[in-house]
Amino acid sequence: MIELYFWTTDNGYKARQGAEESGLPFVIKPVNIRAREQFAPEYLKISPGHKIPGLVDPNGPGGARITLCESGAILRYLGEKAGNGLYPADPVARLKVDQWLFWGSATFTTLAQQFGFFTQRNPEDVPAAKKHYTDVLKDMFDTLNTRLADNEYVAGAYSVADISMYADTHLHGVNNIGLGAYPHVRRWHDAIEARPAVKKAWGPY
Ligand SMILES: N[C@@H](CCC(=O)N[C@@H](CS)C(=O)NCC(=O)O)C(=O)O
Repeated sequence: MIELYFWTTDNGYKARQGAEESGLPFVIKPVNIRAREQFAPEYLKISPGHKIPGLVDPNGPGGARITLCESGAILRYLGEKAGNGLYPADPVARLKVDQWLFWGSATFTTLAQQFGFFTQRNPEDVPAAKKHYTDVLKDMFDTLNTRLADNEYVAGAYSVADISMYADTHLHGVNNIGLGAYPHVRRWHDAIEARPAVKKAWGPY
């Protein structure tokens, strides 16, 4: 069975949401990053950069055991294996999913994490950094809002690309920035939040 190495952070929830949406059987293996469990030698074989999420599939392509880290790669792997449209088979549709999956993984979350650090976790008050990352996050919500004005989901149909942006929208958009200025993001967020797989992914484990 697929093993999902998880902790309760944005990237952890992305992978868990992808696993729930895939419909594939999986088991959660908690990696408590507050207790530095991500540095365990066995875990570093899965995720050399000591980050969650991680994944092990004893029945990967060709029946081989595979290990994966990076939430974007995990989402794509689960979506492709599920074959249920989360990662579409059509090569043209895939290009748009890839574009927004990379944006979600490399741009959106990476910068949203800095917003979270400077506005919530950094013990030192750094007003310039707070302002900078607040402006950056608002600009990214503007981008998302414009895209979602003409598209039900970021790449057309619901896909792993949406999953890559949902977690930080939920954690920082709804609770900190507020989504009042971004009505299309609000509509998209609420539609995703209502999905049974998403409720399960964000629930107890
Ligand atoms: N680009 C990576 C980022 C993963 C990441 O930032 N993981 C954090 C939690 S959200 C982590 O494990 N931090 C622990 C550490 O750096 O030691 C991904 O998308 O999976």
